Amino acid sequence: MTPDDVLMAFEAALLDADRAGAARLLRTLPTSAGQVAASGALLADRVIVPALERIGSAFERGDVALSQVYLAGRICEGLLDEIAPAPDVTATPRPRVGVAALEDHHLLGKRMVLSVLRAAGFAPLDLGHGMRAAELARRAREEQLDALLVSALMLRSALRVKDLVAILAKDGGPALPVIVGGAPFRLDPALAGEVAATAWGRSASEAPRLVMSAIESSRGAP
Ligand code: B12
Repeated sequence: MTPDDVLMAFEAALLDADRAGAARLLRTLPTSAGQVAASGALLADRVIVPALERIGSAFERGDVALSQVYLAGRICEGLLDEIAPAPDVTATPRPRVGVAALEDHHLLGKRMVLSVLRAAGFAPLDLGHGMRAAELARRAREEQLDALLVSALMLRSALRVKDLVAILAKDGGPALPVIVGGAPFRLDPALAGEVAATAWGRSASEAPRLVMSAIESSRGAP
């Protein structure tokens, strides 16, 4: 099977709510398609995300039901947990990072960011979802984070990042980089600047690099 065949079969399994079939396809991928690496992050980027995006487009065209979108999302959440490698506890100490979905209940992006960070040797805190900017700022300070990663899938949620950054700037605490991602930022690459985020990422796999460079810049800042 080519990677494209696997993607199509994976999408069909999700639409049939066939969790076992979807899991089996992910396991066969590294051996059936040499160019696709076995890492969880790559599987997510090459198979899970494109399949969900295709299902999302089919939903927008009216070709699949909301219940199928929902079940596909739930199945992928579980699969991500299975394929994410355990953290490398021997790695050098990593910065304290937290991940949250701000005023948003779309959880898959946040989950992928957590998985990728764990795979890269971080021990990220899952700060949850649905909370407002002031609550998230308070939690970030309580946890003494070095960087905060925010996932937002709805434009309204993405715009709330501006409030979050303003609250963090006013509270007198140390500079805290806020790194964002999610569909609204991918659709409009200028949006991250408009909401005053430190950086933004198109894919969860960029999270470790973005965290390290944002922290380096904030420590170098006067
Ligand atoms: C699945 C889905 C749902 C599921 C969510 C299941 C779950 N447990 O998460 C359900 C059915 C519950 C749902 C509900 C709703 N949804 Co919805 N949903 C989607 C859909 C189809 C796919 C989203 C998804 O999971 N994609 C897969 C994930 C993995 O992708 P991702 O989050 O973008 O993450 C990738 C990158 O963006 C990046 N990333 C993400 N976050 C971060 C963070 C950082 C720091 C970094 C570096 C990277 C990064 O990494 C990932 C890739 O590696 C999208 C359509 C779309 N095209 O996006 C609509 C969509 C997001 N939903 C939408 C809406 C409106 C809703 C509802 C309001 C619908 C309703 N009327 O009830 C509710 C609201 C829920 C809420 N309060 O938050 C709209 C938002 C429109 C807008 N512009 O604001 C969309 C765009 C659909 C549309 N076109 O109308 N939804």
